[in-house]
Amino acid sequence: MDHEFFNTLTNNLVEGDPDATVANTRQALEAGIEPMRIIKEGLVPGMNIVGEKFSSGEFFLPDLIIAADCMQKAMELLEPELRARRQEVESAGIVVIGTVKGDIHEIGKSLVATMLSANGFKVHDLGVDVPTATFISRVQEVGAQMLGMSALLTTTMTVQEEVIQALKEAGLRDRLKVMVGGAPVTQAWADQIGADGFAEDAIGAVQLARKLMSS
Ligand code: B1M
Repeated sequence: MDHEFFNTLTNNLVEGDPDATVANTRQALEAGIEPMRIIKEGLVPGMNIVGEKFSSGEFFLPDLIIAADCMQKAMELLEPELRARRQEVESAGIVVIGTVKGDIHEIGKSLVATMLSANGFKVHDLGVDVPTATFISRVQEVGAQMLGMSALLTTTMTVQEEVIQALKEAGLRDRLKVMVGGAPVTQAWADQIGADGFAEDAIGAVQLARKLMSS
Protein backbone atom coordinates (compact mmCIF):
# COMPACT_ATOMS: atom_id res chain seq x y z
CA MET A 1 0.00 0.00 0.00
CA ASP A 2 1.45 3.29 -1.02
CA HIS A 3 2.17 6.70 0.31
CA GLU A 4 -1.07 8.06 -1.13
CA PHE A 5 -3.12 5.64 0.95
CA PHE A 6 -1.45 6.76 4.18
CA ASN A 7 -2.04 10.40 3.12
CA THR A 8 -5.75 9.66 2.80
CA LEU A 9 -5.81 8.11 6.26
CA THR A 10 -3.90 11.08 7.69
CA ASN A 11 -6.24 13.57 6.00
CA ASN A 12 -9.36 11.80 7.23
CA LEU A 13 -8.07 12.02 10.79
CA VAL A 14 -7.12 15.70 10.38
CA GLU A 15 -10.55 16.43 8.92
CA GLY A 16 -12.16 14.68 11.89
CA ASP A 17 -13.99 11.92 10.02
CA PRO A 18 -14.06 8.91 12.37
CA ASP A 19 -15.97 6.61 9.97
CA ALA A 20 -13.48 7.20 7.16
CA THR A 21 -10.51 6.88 9.57
CA VAL A 22 -11.81 3.54 10.81
CA ALA A 23 -12.64 2.36 7.28
CA ASN A 24 -9.10 3.23 6.07
CA THR A 25 -7.59 1.48 9.09
CA ARG A 26 -9.64 -1.66 8.47
CA GLN A 27 -8.69 -1.59 4.79
CA ALA A 28 -5.00 -1.34 5.66
CA LEU A 29 -5.24 -4.27 8.09
CA GLU A 30 -7.07 -6.34 5.47
CA ALA A 31 -4.30 -5.54 3.01
CA GLY A 32 -1.80 -7.02 5.48
CA ILE A 33 -0.16 -3.79 6.64
CA GLU A 34 1.51 -4.09 10.04
CA PRO A 35 -0.58 -2.26 12.68
CA MET A 36 2.45 -0.34 13.95
CA ARG A 37 3.08 0.97 10.45
CA ILE A 38 -0.53 2.15 10.19
CA ILE A 39 -0.05 4.03 13.46
CA LYS A 40 3.34 5.53 12.56
CA GLU A 41 2.72 6.42 8.92
CA GLY A 42 -1.00 7.20 8.96
CA LEU A 43 -2.37 8.14 12.35
CA VAL A 44 0.47 9.81 14.27
CA PRO A 45 1.33 12.20 11.39
CA GLY A 46 -2.35 13.23 11.46
CA MET A 47 -2.21 13.95 15.20
CA ASN A 48 0.95 15.99 14.64
CA ILE A 49 -0.73 18.08 11.94
CA VAL A 50 -3.72 18.64 14.24
CA GLY A 51 -1.32 19.77 16.99
CA GLU A 52 0.44 22.19 14.61
CA LYS A 53 -2.87 23.64 13.41
CA PHE A 54 -3.94 24.06 17.03
CA SER A 55 -0.68 25.87 17.85
CA SER A 56 -1.08 28.21 14.87
CA GLY A 57 -4.68 29.06 15.79
CA GLU A 58 -6.19 27.38 12.74
CA PHE A 59 -7.77 24.61 14.87
CA PHE A 60 -9.56 24.86 18.22
CA LEU A 61 -10.12 22.49 21.12
CA PRO A 62 -13.12 20.70 19.53
CA ASP A 63 -10.86 19.84 16.57
CA LEU A 64 -8.37 18.20 18.96
CA ILE A 65 -11.19 16.27 20.61
CA ILE A 66 -12.60 15.02 17.30
CA ALA A 67 -9.13 14.00 16.05
CA ALA A 68 -8.47 12.15 19.30
CA ASP A 69 -11.81 10.36 18.88
CA CYS A 70 -10.79 9.29 15.35
CA MET A 71 -7.46 8.00 16.65
CA GLN A 72 -9.05 6.15 19.56
CA LYS A 73 -11.61 4.46 17.29
CA ALA A 74 -8.81 3.36 14.96
CA MET A 75 -6.81 2.13 17.97
CA GLU A 76 -9.77 -0.04 19.03
CA LEU A 77 -9.21 -1.97 15.81
CA LEU A 78 -5.42 -1.95 16.04
CA GLU A 79 -4.88 -2.84 19.69
CA PRO A 80 -6.08 -6.47 19.41
CA GLU A 81 -3.87 -6.85 16.33
CA LEU A 82 -0.86 -5.46 18.20
CA ARG A 83 -1.51 -7.85 21.07
CA ALA A 84 -1.97 -10.78 18.68
CA ARG A 85 1.56 -10.21 17.38
CA ARG A 86 3.07 -10.84 20.77
CA GLN A 87 6.02 -13.14 20.48
CA GLU A 88 6.86 -13.81 24.11
CA VAL A 89 4.44 -15.45 26.48
CA GLU A 90 6.28 -15.32 29.77
CA SER A 91 5.95 -12.10 31.79
CA ALA A 92 8.80 -9.76 30.94
CA GLY A 93 8.10 -7.67 34.04
CA ILE A 94 5.33 -5.97 36.02
CA VAL A 95 4.68 -2.39 34.96
CA VAL A 96 2.45 0.31 36.39
CA ILE A 97 1.77 3.08 33.90
CA GLY A 98 -0.32 6.24 33.75
CA THR A 99 -0.53 9.87 32.71
CA VAL A 100 0.36 12.16 35.59
CA LYS A 101 -1.98 14.34 37.66
CA GLY A 102 -3.39 17.34 35.79
CA ASP A 103 -2.90 15.75 32.39
CA ILE A 104 -5.66 13.96 30.47
CA HIS A 105 -3.72 13.02 27.31
CA GLU A 106 -4.36 9.34 26.89
CA ILE A 107 -3.50 8.10 23.41
CA GLY A 108 0.30 7.91 23.61
CA LYS A 109 0.25 6.40 27.10
CA SER A 110 -2.28 3.77 25.98
CA LEU A 111 -0.18 2.96 22.93
CA VAL A 112 2.89 2.44 25.12
CA ALA A 113 0.80 0.28 27.52
CA THR A 114 -0.52 -1.83 24.62
CA MET A 115 2.93 -2.33 23.14
CA LEU A 116 4.41 -3.31 26.51
CA SER A 117 1.59 -5.75 27.08
CA ALA A 118 1.97 -7.10 23.53
CA ASN A 119 5.61 -7.76 24.35
CA GLY A 120 4.99 -9.84 27.43
CA PHE A 121 4.91 -7.23 30.21
CA LYS A 122 2.12 -7.42 32.77
CA VAL A 123 0.76 -3.90 32.56
CA HIS A 124 -1.42 -2.10 35.10
CA ASP A 125 -2.73 0.97 33.28
CA LEU A 126 -3.99 3.54 35.79
CA GLY A 127 -5.38 5.83 33.10
CA VAL A 128 -4.97 9.60 33.04
CA ASP A 129 -4.84 12.39 35.63
CA VAL A 130 -3.37 9.89 38.11
CA PRO A 131 -2.69 11.32 41.58
CA THR A 132 0.86 10.84 42.86
CA ALA A 133 -0.43 8.85 45.85
CA THR A 134 -2.22 6.43 43.50
CA PHE A 135 1.01 5.71 41.61
CA ILE A 136 2.72 4.96 44.92
CA SER A 137 -0.03 2.72 46.31
CA ARG A 138 -0.49 0.74 43.07
CA VAL A 139 3.26 0.20 42.70
CA GLN A 140 3.23 -1.35 46.18
CA GLU A 141 0.03 -3.35 45.68
CA VAL A 142 1.10 -5.07 42.46
CA GLY A 143 4.83 -5.35 43.27
CA ALA A 144 5.75 -3.35 40.17
CA GLN A 145 9.25 -3.67 38.77
CA MET A 146 8.79 -0.61 36.63
CA LEU A 147 6.79 2.62 36.74
CA GLY A 148 5.98 4.43 33.49
CA MET A 149 4.77 8.02 33.53
CA SER A 150 3.48 9.95 30.58
CA ALA A 151 3.16 13.77 30.47
CA LEU A 152 2.12 15.76 27.39
CA LEU A 153 2.18 19.25 28.84
CA THR A 154 5.16 21.34 29.87
CA THR A 155 3.11 22.20 32.96
CA THR A 156 2.66 18.54 33.99
CA MET A 157 6.17 17.26 33.24
CA THR A 158 7.18 18.50 36.68
CA VAL A 159 4.74 16.04 38.25
CA GLN A 160 6.99 13.21 37.02
CA GLU A 161 9.67 14.62 39.30
CA GLU A 162 7.20 14.85 42.20
CA VAL A 163 6.31 11.18 41.80
CA ILE A 164 9.99 10.17 41.81
CA GLN A 165 10.44 12.21 44.99
CA ALA A 166 7.40 10.49 46.54
CA LEU A 167 8.84 7.07 45.59
CA LYS A 168 12.02 8.03 47.44
CA GLU A 169 10.07 9.16 50.49
CA ALA A 170 8.14 5.86 50.49
CA GLY A 171 11.45 3.94 50.32
CA LEU A 172 10.47 2.43 46.96
CA ARG A 173 12.76 4.21 44.51
CA ASP A 174 15.58 1.66 44.61
CA ARG A 175 13.18 -1.25 44.14
CA LEU A 176 11.92 -0.30 40.70
CA LYS A 177 12.86 1.30 37.40
CA VAL A 178 11.23 4.53 36.29
CA MET A 179 10.56 5.32 32.63
CA VAL A 180 9.22 8.67 31.48
CA GLY A 181 7.85 9.87 28.16
CA GLY A 182 5.48 12.21 26.35
CA ALA A 183 5.92 14.87 23.69
CA PRO A 184 7.75 17.54 25.79
CA VAL A 185 9.89 14.99 27.68
CA THR A 186 13.55 14.56 26.73
CA GLN A 187 16.51 12.46 27.83
CA ALA A 188 17.94 15.57 29.50
CA TRP A 189 14.72 15.94 31.52
CA ALA A 190 14.79 12.26 32.48
CA ASP A 191 18.39 12.68 33.68
CA GLN A 192 17.56 15.86 35.58
CA ILE A 193 14.70 14.28 37.55
CA GLY A 194 16.54 11.00 38.20
CA ALA A 195 14.42 8.70 36.01
CA ASP A 196 16.08 5.52 34.74
CA GLY A 197 15.18 6.22 31.15
CA PHE A 198 13.20 8.09 28.53
CA ALA A 199 11.63 6.74 25.36
CA GLU A 200 10.54 8.78 22.41
CA ASP A 201 7.85 6.41 21.16
CA ALA A 202 6.10 3.15 21.93
CA ILE A 203 8.68 0.96 20.17
CA GLY A 204 11.47 2.74 22.04
CA ALA A 205 9.53 2.22 25.27
CA VAL A 206 9.50 -1.55 24.74
CA GLN A 207 13.22 -1.61 23.94
CA LEU A 208 14.01 0.53 26.97
CA ALA A 209 11.77 -1.54 29.26
CA ARG A 210 13.56 -4.73 28.17
CA LYS A 211 16.94 -3.09 28.76
CA LEU A 212 15.95 -1.78 32.18
CA MET A 213 14.53 -5.15 33.22
CA SER A 214 17.74 -6.93 32.32
CA SER A 215 20.00 -4.42 34.08
CO1 B1M B 1 -3.62 18.59 23.90
N1 B1M B 1 -1.91 19.55 23.80
N2 B1M B 1 -4.24 19.88 25.24
N3 B1M B 1 -5.27 17.60 23.82
N4 B1M B 1 -2.89 17.70 22.41
C1 B1M B 1 -0.86 18.94 22.96
C2 B1M B 1 0.02 18.00 23.80
C3 B1M B 1 -0.08 20.23 22.44
C4 B1M B 1 1.39 19.97 22.10
C5 B1M B 1 -0.86 20.85 21.25
C6 B1M B 1 -0.22 22.12 20.74
O1 B1M B 1 -0.40 23.17 21.32
N5 B1M B 1 0.54 22.04 19.69
C7 B1M B 1 -0.27 21.21 23.67
C8 B1M B 1 0.81 21.13 24.76
C9 B1M B 1 1.74 22.32 24.77
C10 B1M B 1 2.75 22.13 25.84
O2 B1M B 1 2.47 22.14 27.00
N6 B1M B 1 3.99 21.93 25.39
C11 B1M B 1 -1.64 20.78 24.18
C12 B1M B 1 -2.48 21.59 24.98
C13 B1M B 1 -2.02 23.01 25.21
C14 B1M B 1 -3.69 21.12 25.53
C15 B1M B 1 -4.67 21.88 26.44
C16 B1M B 1 -4.01 22.72 27.55
C17 B1M B 1 -5.58 22.72 25.52
C18 B1M B 1 -6.54 23.66 26.25
O3 B1M B 1 -7.35 23.23 27.01
N7 B1M B 1 -6.35 24.92 25.99
C19 B1M B 1 -5.51 20.72 27.04
C20 B1M B 1 -4.91 20.16 28.34
C21 B1M B 1 -5.81 19.16 29.00
C22 B1M B 1 -5.10 18.45 30.14
O4 B1M B 1 -4.43 17.48 29.92
N8 B1M B 1 -5.25 18.98 31.34
C23 B1M B 1 -5.41 19.70 25.94
C24 B1M B 1 -6.39 18.77 25.68
C25 B1M B 1 -6.35 17.82 24.66
C26 B1M B 1 -7.50 16.90 24.29
C27 B1M B 1 -8.26 16.39 25.53
C28 B1M B 1 -8.48 17.68 23.44
C29 B1M B 1 -6.80 15.81 23.40
C30 B1M B 1 -6.41 14.51 24.17
C31 B1M B 1 -7.50 13.46 24.08
C32 B1M B 1 -7.06 12.12 24.59
O5 B1M B 1 -5.90 11.78 24.77
N9 B1M B 1 -8.06 11.28 24.82
C33 B1M B 1 -5.52 16.54 22.99
C34 B1M B 1 -4.70 16.13 21.91
C35 B1M B 1 -5.25 15.03 21.04
C36 B1M B 1 -3.42 16.72 21.65
C37 B1M B 1 -2.45 16.45 20.46
C38 B1M B 1 -3.05 17.12 19.23
C39 B1M B 1 -2.14 15.01 20.13
C40 B1M B 1 -1.65 14.16 21.31
C41 B1M B 1 -1.63 12.71 20.86
O6 B1M B 1 -2.52 11.96 21.19
N10 B1M B 1 -0.62 12.36 20.02
C42 B1M B 1 -1.13 17.16 20.98
C43 B1M B 1 -0.22 17.66 19.89
C44 B1M B 1 0.89 16.67 19.58
O7 B1M B 1 1.37 15.96 20.44
N11 B1M B 1 1.35 16.69 18.37
C45 B1M B 1 -1.63 18.06 22.05
C46 B1M B 1 -0.50 11.02 19.43
C47 B1M B 1 0.24 10.09 20.40
C48 B1M B 1 0.42 8.73 19.75
O8 B1M B 1 1.52 10.66 20.63
O9 B1M B 1 0.94 11.33 23.01
O10 B1M B 1 3.12 12.09 21.96
P1 B1M B 1 2.08 11.06 22.10
O11 B1M B 1 2.75 9.72 22.61
C49 B1M B 1 3.89 9.15 21.99
C50 B1M B 1 5.23 9.63 22.59
O12 B1M B 1 5.16 10.89 23.22
C51 B1M B 1 5.63 8.52 23.50
O13 B1M B 1 5.13 7.36 22.85
C52 B1M B 1 3.85 7.67 22.32
C53 B1M B 1 3.60 6.77 21.13
O14 B1M B 1 4.55 6.94 20.12
N12 B1M B 1 5.15 8.47 24.87
C54 B1M B 1 5.81 7.75 25.80
C55 B1M B 1 4.03 8.99 25.43
N13 B1M B 1 3.96 8.64 26.71
C56 B1M B 1 5.03 7.87 26.97
C57 B1M B 1 5.42 7.23 28.14
C58 B1M B 1 6.62 6.48 28.11
C59 B1M B 1 7.38 6.40 26.96
C60 B1M B 1 6.99 7.02 25.78
O15 B1M B 1 7.07 5.84 29.18
C61 B1M B 1 6.29 5.74 30.32
